Formats: sequence, C-alpha cells, structure tokens
Amino acid sequence: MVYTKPHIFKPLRTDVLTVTPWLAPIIWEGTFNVDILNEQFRQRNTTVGLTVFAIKKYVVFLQQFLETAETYFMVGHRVKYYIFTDRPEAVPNITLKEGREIIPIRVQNYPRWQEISMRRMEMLNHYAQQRFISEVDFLVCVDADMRFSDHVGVEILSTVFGTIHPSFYAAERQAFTYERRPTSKAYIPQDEGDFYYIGAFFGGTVAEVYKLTEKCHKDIMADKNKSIEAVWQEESHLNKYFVYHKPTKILSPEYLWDNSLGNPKFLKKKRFLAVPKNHAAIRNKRNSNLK
Ligand code: 48C
Repeated sequence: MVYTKPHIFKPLRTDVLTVTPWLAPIIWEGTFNVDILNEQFRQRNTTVGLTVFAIKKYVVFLQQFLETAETYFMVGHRVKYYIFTDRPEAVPNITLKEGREIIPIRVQNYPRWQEISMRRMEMLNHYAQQRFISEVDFLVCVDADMRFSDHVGVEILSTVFGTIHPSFYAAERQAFTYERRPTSKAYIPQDEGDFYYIGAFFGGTVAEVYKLTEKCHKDIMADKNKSIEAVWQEESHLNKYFVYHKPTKILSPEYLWDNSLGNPKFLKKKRFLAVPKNHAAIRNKRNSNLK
C-alpha cells in the first residue's frame, strides 16, 4: 500500500485538538488514513453491530437511516443492524451489501419518550450479554432520527468511545448541561468533566458497552426509586460515566451534526446528521399526519 509518510514536525491538523490529556485520539478529517485502518480491521475480519431504537413513530426514520448506512457506514466490513422496535413488521426490507444483515429485535414501548430513551441502556445491556458478545466485535449505539451523509468507518472503533455534542464543543465545563443535583446518580460537580458527550452516538467493544450500559441502567433505576430523573435522561448518566471512565477515543462533531447549527470552518465533514422532526407528532403521537 502506498501512502504519504508521517512527518514529526508536520501535525495533520493545527486548528483543533486531536488528542486528549489522557491520550485518547479525537477523530477529525485529515488526521487518519482510512486505507491503513481498513486493512488493519479487515485482517481481523471485524464485525460491527449498529444498534438503533425505533419505537412507536420513530420507525418512520428507518428507511433513510438504513439506506444511508449502506452508503456510508463501515463500507467493506461486516455489519449487523440491530433494530430494537415494538413494530418488527415496520422494519423496511432494503437490499444490503455483502456481509450485512438486518436483525429486528422486538421490545416493549413505554408511554413517555424519556422512558423509551432511558430504557435503551437496559436493553443494550441485556442483549450485549445475551447475543451481541457472540455475534459482533464492536457496538455502535445511535439515535434513529438521523441520516449518514459522509464516511463513518473503522476510524471510530476503540475500546470505548463517545461523541462531542455539537452544541457544546467550545463551551466551558460550567456551561455543560450536566446533572447538577447531588441527589442524582448522574451528578457532576462544577469543576469536573472534560467534554459534553451526546447520548445519540457512543460505543466500543461489547464487553465495555456491557459495563457502560450496566452502570447507566443501575443509576437510572436508583434515581427512579428516589423519584428523580436526570436532566437529560441517559445522556446525563453517560456523561457521568465518561468523567470517571474516560473514553479511549472521542469522535469530533463531524460525527454528529445538526444543520441548524450552521457550517463552522473547523467542520470539514458532516458525517451523521439529525433529521428534522416535528417533535409533537413523533414523540407523543398526537397528530398522525406526519410530515
Ligand atoms: O424510538 C424512539 N421512540 C420514541 O417515541 C422516542 C424515542 N425513541 C428513541 O430514542 C429513538 O431512537 C430516538 O432517536 C431516541 C431519543 N432521541 C431523540 O428523540 C432525539 N434524537 C433527541
């Protein structure tokens, strides 16, 4: 394989932080050679599980989610799409490339969208141990109301990774919307924390995701027993986890963006985009005429 030699005095990006104080790489366009990485992961015949929850109205997002994943997500590698849904019959049957499979998993729904969102930790934890451990090497856990719009590949894979929230990439820690009530298990003191991670995109090895989801689920239930719900549900618990179990790799906002946030210069790629939705129509199924 022919590729340009790395130069000790020529950093690949000088406009953004590319490594954390605990030596976790932060993934930006221009900082990695995808051909070298693909070769490394193909040599290990890596299989990646992509988990997504599409409960109640969120099944409407699956067609575009899956079609764009086929175009951009882990192309050339083995992928299992695990679709957690209360409507397995609503999972679209799209043509997949070789080595890729759609696996609907029937799960119950809950009345509140907050509960649906939080219960993901419980369900991911259960299936990590029941099924994923024997089927895939890595898990990538994402929201459903999203579409892939550029390359998302093996450069994201690591023992345990999180994604910088696109609304807080330049914020001071005091501005992070961490849970600040000491009574919650998700509590983070004002002078702690590194980044604000988004709950919509995390992952790692199955074993690490098992540990992460177990801790988050336990803490969510402990809060529930004290009639408290963290300010941003499981995202608050994920952030707490990542303060004390720091990610081994961090995805830049390239990996989760919302076009309502504009086009800042440092953003060379928008790889995974929020799909605008009518919250009321989707979350509370109040009106059925979904746009
Ligand atoms: O699948 C559903 N159905 C619901 O009624 C509410 C949430 N969800 C899942 O939770 C979807 O996977 C959503 O993406 C996720 C919560 N995230 C959101 O609603 C926006 N991305 C913030």
